[in-house]
Amino acid sequence: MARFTGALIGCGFFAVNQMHGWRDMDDVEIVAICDRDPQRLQIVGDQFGVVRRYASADEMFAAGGFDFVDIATTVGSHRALVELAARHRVPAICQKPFAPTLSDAKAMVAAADDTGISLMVHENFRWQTPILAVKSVLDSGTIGDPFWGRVSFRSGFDVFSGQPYLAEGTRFIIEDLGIHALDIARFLFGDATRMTARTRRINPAIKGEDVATMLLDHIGGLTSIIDVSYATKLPVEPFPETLVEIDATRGTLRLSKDYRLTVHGPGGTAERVVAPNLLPWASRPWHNIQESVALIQKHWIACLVSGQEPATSGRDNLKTFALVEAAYLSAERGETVALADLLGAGVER
Ligand code: NAD
Ligand code: 89V
Repeated sequence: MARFTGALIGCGFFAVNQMHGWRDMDDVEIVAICDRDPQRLQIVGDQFGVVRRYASADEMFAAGGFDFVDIATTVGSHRALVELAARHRVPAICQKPFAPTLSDAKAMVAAADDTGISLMVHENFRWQTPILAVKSVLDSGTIGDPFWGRVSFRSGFDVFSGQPYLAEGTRFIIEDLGIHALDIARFLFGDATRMTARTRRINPAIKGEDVATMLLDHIGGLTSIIDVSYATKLPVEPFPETLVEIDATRGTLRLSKDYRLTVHGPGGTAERVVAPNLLPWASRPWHNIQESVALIQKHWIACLVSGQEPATSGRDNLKTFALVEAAYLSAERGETVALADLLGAGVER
């Protein structure tokens, strides 16, 4: 008998990874799934042998019988579904982007706080094996105190074939992909105080921006550049690798293509490969992301057991989401935006 039972809402493109991750965990069973699209409900229900299937989240919650809910729908439904979970006092995981706007995100955190449920944003990029390796080098102190950093994701991958909705929104790369890079920047370099951003749309077939360059001032004085592009045609396509550069007081770190990590410090230079594991159900080049799904899910269950707040809790994610809002504001106005103006009182900075 599984120790934790879960329900999943949204049986689309990415949810299949989440279902695989849950199936791999001995102490978890997904006992109910929900999708308003009957075809997706059947495909995922049959693939993972889930008997309880719902077209309506309201009906699924009314029937109950699960310890947590995993919300894997697209952003437009996140607030209503998190608030529904809160009303039913069911701990919830919500996919990124957390919400359409920062004020929606704040309301979702408030709803969770009011009813005392745990709320985690499925912000999985910081759980990627190469990013965890970078963090562990920083924490070891080998290269000293970082004063400059870069988190870079430049690709020409056709992301629209799997996720066609990404071509339709007036916001694209910062909201969808930059949000991961910004969260990695917070994870590695700490919270930011100011944002300066520039955006471009190169692909004429989409509505939103597909190139963004962001300059962040972090608490403590570190400066970082976060650059993301889906318009970059390289000789070898790097999707979905995030590259990292760090200059610090005693050395440097470079996470380069093919998961090569080079650390240079007073003791010399060391290079190793920090490639993600290829899980049995995973497929290249997605395996890096797929492994991080399994790792964040394990973290969620560990937090349910211990009662600890997840690393990417709703509250924590407000600060990543504020960077997204700040980037759009900065690019629109051509000005630097102070994060304190967006986060306001009540969010610890
Ligand atoms: P998708 O459109 O393929 O799937 C979403 C599914 O949710 C659809 O089947 C749709 O019918 C269903 N749905 C929507 N609203 C619903 C509602 N109110 N009730 C029941 N079902 C509903 O989308 P996707 O590509 O799987 O993306 C889903 C989410 O995952 C997005 O927020 C996306 O940004 C995120 N995502 C995250 C990662 C990651 O690495 N963390 C990767 C890809 C996608
Ligand atoms: O995170 C996402 O939603 C995806 C991908 C990893 C491809 O960027 O769009």
